[in-house]
Amino acid sequence: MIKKITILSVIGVALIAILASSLSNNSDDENQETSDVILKGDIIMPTKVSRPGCEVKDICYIPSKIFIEKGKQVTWINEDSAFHSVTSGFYNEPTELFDSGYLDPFESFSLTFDNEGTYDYFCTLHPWMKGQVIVE
Ligand SMILES: [Cu+2]
Repeated sequence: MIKKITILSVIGVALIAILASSLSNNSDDENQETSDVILKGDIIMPTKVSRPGCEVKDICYIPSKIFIEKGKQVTWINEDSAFHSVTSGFYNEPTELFDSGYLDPFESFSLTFDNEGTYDYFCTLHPWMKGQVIVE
């Protein structure tokens, strides 16, 4: 588990390094490139979801439901200023299929889905945060 978090942290640091270099290379480009990089993930954890309320409109993960083909990879990006996780199952019933561990702000987590099915996931820190990956 600690190893997994370390690897994810390295990915996060790499992402920040990429962001920083794109910032300096395009400083007269009105930072357009930067927002492209930030939004590169398939699913975003937006700001302010660490407080209840996002579940009303089902926008704790955006999109909260994603349809993908078998064998494809999904990337989540934490765009909030708080920690979040992507953990399989439900808050009261984790399935232990996958767990990102705590994702730092702007850290990402990627997963490839090789089998068809509906994969529910949630955030271990914020029980109201729920999402679904549907593999067809
Ligand atoms: Cu969360």
